[in-house]
Amino acid sequence: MRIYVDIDLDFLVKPIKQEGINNIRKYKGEDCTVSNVENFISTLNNLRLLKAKQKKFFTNHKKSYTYWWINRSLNNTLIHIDAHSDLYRNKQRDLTLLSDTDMNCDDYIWYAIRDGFIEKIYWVVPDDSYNLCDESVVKKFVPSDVLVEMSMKENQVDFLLEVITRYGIKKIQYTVLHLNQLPRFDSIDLLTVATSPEFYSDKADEHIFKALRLLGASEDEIKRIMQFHQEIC
Ligand SMILES: [Mn+2]
Repeated sequence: MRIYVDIDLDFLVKPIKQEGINNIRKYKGEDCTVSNVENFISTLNNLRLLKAKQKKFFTNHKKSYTYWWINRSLNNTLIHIDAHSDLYRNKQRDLTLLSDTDMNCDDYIWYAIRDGFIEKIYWVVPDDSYNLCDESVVKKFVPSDVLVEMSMKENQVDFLLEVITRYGIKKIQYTVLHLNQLPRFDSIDLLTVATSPEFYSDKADEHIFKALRLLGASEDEIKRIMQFHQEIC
């Protein structure tokens, strides 16, 4: 079993946007707030989440699925650090009904569960975002048809989901929490980082690129990603 860390840099930006259109910068020119990048990186370092054997950087978050697919490893644990759960759109228990041609940045984790790559998820939400003590808020995180159990403790929600995957019926442990509550992991096998420019103002970009650099992206990778951010403006 491997440990995958999957970061969406929209985690750093407020307000959190729930809607984005692929390859369109809908929030161009809007004012926004960006969390302190150095603090974010040092927290990740303290949690030993950045010493990954492999690191991949890109724009569209659904690309994480591709790297999990290339690894071919099954039943892995995902630490998903993102303003969004990326478990949207699907409402059904039977994931084998999902159509590959529909996969997007908002639902690729369902596909990874369907294909057996992921069986345990920690969704790390930004501080001052979703109220994890409010039952009406957290109930919306998971479609009712897949929910088996839910328990809330202080600022943390534990779900047990049941879905039909390519390997049969499977139970998925799904925990939603804040970064400072994350358990310690011995070693990280793969770090994937998406920039998701469709979900924040271009005014946040300089901070996003600083984060990319501190996370270990090469100048070539940064250049390629910057070019995409400019092309969709
Ligand atoms: Mn994402």
